[in-house]
Amino acid sequence: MISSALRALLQRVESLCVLTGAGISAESGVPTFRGAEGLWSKFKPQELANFEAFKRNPELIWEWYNYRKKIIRETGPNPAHYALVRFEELVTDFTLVTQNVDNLHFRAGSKKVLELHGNIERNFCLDCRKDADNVDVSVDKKLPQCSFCGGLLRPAVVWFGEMLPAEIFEQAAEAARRCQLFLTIGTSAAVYPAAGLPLMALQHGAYVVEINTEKTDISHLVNEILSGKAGEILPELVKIIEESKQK
Ligand code: BV8
Ligand code: ZN
Repeated sequence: MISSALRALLQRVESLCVLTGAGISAESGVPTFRGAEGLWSKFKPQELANFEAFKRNPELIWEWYNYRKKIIRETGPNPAHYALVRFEELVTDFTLVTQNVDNLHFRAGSKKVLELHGNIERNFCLDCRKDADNVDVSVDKKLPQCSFCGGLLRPAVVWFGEMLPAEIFEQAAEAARRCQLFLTIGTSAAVYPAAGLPLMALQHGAYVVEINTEKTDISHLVNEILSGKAGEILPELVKIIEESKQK
């Protein structure tokens, strides 16, 4: 149930920042990390999304990423992603920050996306660091090699213990500090420094709204909780903004 305060804010909002997590892609059929059906639930994300695991067993990690790429390629954006494309068109100062690496915001048509944790469709070489276009490990487990130096390629995603792209994170933090309204969507808010963004927004006086099917680590801190699916709630919020523009 959207409060009258949020309704009024949506009708006049000029600066809006959004943080998305795996939950926004759940309705596209992309498994989340920590949900019951979670990605390879026998492993913890930290056991797979880290460099030591990759050095120890690059075949397994490449198999995990190619498994995820296959799922992502067989699906597409859902109404939640498309609603954020409308926000970008309707709100003057709109910033979309994502922890997701699934490329679905771009595929939905979002122009500017701050990808804090990289993108599963990009790779780079461990030796010469050159970017590599998308490669899939073939079934005979041959590991993808750099076409320049023969080095081993890795996915261009941020693993646990690795730094986030500084410039991108700084832009996200600036948007969190200046926005009037901050939406945290489909994230368990368990991974830092991304999960610090809604807290920064709160500290700077933004109205922070959590959109999630469950409670999270920051539910007790936000101004308002919209319980439910992002694909159902976000189009409702877009409608409120659209109606206010027609007046
Ligand atoms: C860093 C990319 C500085 C790869 C990911 C010890 C040593 C080193 C670091 C740490 C440490 N202890 C803590 C840390 C910091 C660590 C961290 O935060 N750990 C946590 C687990 C405590 N962070 C880091 O390491 C970061 N780097 O700190 O660098 C540094 C450097 C060197 C030394 C020290 C410090 C890097 C973090 C980035 C890790 N990479 N992914 C890949 O994707 O393969 S993290 C991974 O988790 C994804 O990016 C994901 O986005 C992110 C968060 O998960 P969520 O998106 O929230 O997904 P989740 O499944 O958890 O939740 C889904 C939510 O959706 C649920 O709430 C569910 O209810 C909801 N939902 C489901 N369906 C719907 C829905 N909501 C709405 N609608 C629906 N339909
Ligand atoms: Zn190379």
